[in-house]
Amino acid sequence: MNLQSAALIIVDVQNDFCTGGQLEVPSGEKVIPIVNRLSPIFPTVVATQDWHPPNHLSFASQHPGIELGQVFDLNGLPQVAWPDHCVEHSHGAQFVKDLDQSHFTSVFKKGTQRDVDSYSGFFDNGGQHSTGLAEFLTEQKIRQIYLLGLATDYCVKFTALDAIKCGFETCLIQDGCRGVDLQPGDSERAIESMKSAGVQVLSSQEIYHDPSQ
Ligand code: VGL
Ligand code: ZN
Repeated sequence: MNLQSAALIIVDVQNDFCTGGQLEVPSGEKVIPIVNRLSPIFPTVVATQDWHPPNHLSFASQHPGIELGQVFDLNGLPQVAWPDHCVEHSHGAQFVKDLDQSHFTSVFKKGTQRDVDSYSGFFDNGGQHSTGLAEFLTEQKIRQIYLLGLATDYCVKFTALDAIKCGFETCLIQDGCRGVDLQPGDSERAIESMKSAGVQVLSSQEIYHDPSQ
């Protein structure tokens, strides 16, 4: 496999999305060995980091009467009410300790503006504000994107859909992702919607086969 014009995008492998975190993704930390195995073989490695101000309006705590997991209207966009998570500079917002960051080319923070959420690593949920990721990848002459991380049904999904919209050939590394599954089946449905949009779905073994296994 020629990965010369490919980038690995590692979505939100942060403490709050792993076991014991504020917005725990079941078995979230299981993606770490896969990420660590793949990072060294990509010439460009980008990590995204969910990074919210303490009063971010995706937090249920900002909306008395709205319950966790409830969908409400936030400035005209449907918004899930989340627990406080990935508050800028907090422990929960840090990358997980066991994640090998030594191959990271660049980190893009998202969700930094109080009044709009940003699941995608490219644009906020309103599609108004770019994180700079698309421009960066274009500058690096990237044509293919390989995507993995947390969570399948939110940030991975919307990053993949925006990658397609931006014209990148986009592959999801399915065993390198885990989902929140607020509703049972959300992750499976997310994978179907990525496939319908043109995302190729593959397993980490198809990219890198460890001869010792
Ligand atoms: C995420 C919900 C809220 C994610 C981030 O990384 O998938 N999900 N913020
Ligand atoms: Zn968030």
